Amino acid sequence: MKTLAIITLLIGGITINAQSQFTFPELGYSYDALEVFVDKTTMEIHYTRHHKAYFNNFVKAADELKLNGMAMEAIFNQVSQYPVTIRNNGGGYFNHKLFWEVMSPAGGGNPSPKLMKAIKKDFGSFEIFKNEFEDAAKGQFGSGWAWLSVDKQGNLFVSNTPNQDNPLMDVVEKRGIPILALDVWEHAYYLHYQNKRGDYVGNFWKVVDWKEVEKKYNEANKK
Ligand code: MN3
Repeated sequence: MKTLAIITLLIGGITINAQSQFTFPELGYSYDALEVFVDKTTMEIHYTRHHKAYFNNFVKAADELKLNGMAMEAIFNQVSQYPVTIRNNGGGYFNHKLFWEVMSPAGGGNPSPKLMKAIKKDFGSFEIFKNEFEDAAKGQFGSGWAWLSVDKQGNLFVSNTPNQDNPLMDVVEKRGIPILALDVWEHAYYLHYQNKRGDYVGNFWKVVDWKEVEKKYNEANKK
């Protein structure tokens, strides 16, 4: 049975661990679908190699620590108590899944009235929010992520985190439920943008799926 636990089955692009509830998510679009933001080669390598490696390493570590059955949120809530591989690879698994979900070839434009109202309430305007988010993305020294999250009071806030940390983890300063994510590791943009992280960050808005972000906003407010 021990061997079975680490055997993964490839079914239609989705990897299912034999004894795990953790699944490698299917991409909701083709590798070239977001080219207005990110090129096909980067997208393919990012998803099939980087994200997949985080997933495989996380599942292996989670299996050894018998974390199966636990929700990612619960794991992150006490991530400081686990070996650092859970923080790095669990974060890498979860963060990329969220990142893929909040982008769409049909994305861009403005949030729906409900989310727009919340953004205006907490940031002043959509433009101010976008500037703050871009500053967080550009200002993250080295590798990391920029986030839009919902805090315990239901307010929106922008933050950034190093490496594969995220706002759900008990190791970050400002905690909340992330509803929008932007990967600013060089592996996410270097082939096309080289050192121009600012251009990559600016193009992100062309693919943001605001319907999905609002769905996550509503779910976060129910918790
Ligand atoms: Mn990445």
